[in-house]
Amino acid sequence: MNARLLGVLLALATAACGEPRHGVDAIHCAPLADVVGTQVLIPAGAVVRSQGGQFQPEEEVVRDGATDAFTIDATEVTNAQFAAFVAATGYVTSAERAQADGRRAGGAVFDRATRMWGIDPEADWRHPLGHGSSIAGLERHPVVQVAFEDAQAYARWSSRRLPTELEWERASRLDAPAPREREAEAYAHGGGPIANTWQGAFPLLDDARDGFAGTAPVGCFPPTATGLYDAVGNVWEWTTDWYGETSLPQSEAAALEADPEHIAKRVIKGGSHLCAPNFCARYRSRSRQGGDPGLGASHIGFRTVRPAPGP
Ligand SMILES: [Ca+2]
Ligand SMILES: [Ca+2]
Repeated sequence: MNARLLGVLLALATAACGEPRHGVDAIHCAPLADVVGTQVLIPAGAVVRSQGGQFQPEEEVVRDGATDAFTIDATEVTNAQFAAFVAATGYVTSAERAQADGRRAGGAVFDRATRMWGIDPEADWRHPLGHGSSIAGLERHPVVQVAFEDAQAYARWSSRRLPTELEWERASRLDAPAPREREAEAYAHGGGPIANTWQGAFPLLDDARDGFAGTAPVGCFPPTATGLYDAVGNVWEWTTDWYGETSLPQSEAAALEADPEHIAKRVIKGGSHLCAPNFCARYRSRSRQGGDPGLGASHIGFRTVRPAPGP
């Protein structure tokens, strides 16, 4: 195994893993509102990250900030939305191009038999769990197995772009600090799930009290006060920031200098359906991880933003 692949697998392991299971939508999910394709307006203002709960080392390296006003998708981009983009443009994702060229690419998928992450060369957005899988019946689920450039291509087509990390956090909680309780954005005060994460001892058991052991259709869980659905949980979401262990670099060169042992990564936000209390546990708006921008995964998707019109 080469060093780059090992690094990818270790990063994915940190981001947690699990066994997706679909087909429970009709029982557990009546989407709360018809919000796919809508945006919410986030006013200009501060992003507070130096106060509130901090639970992971990587959360100590970022600073407070501020953003201009912008609009952001109310939900993660769905398979149906991505399919419309592909139908309109003929776009071929990076994983599909590699497959066509005979190069080994694919995407990261958790293997149920081994309980380990692996790279499935047949994984792409149409086959989110690799060999033998499909998106039939998952039209309202978030698109996954999209590399960073694929997400960017969709955003450009829709005259939008991917959010910065600051924008993503401001959209999640405006200028409030992150809650001091680690579980507060994934579980109600009384303990019931309010986001699609993993309930149980990872990786042995996901009892799916939230109704889903795998991705959920978007909009099944209560939105944030700002109107974002599934910001925390369901799938991690790409942002444009480069990820660094010791700083917040804004260029690939700076990212490599800060973290030379690893590939340059982009920040992903919000945790996923694979984050469990005993592992990952990054089901918070404050959480951040690094994602290999060239590799799709079964638990990474995205949503888009656009600067708000002037007054
Ligand atoms: Ca779940
Ligand atoms: Ca999410």
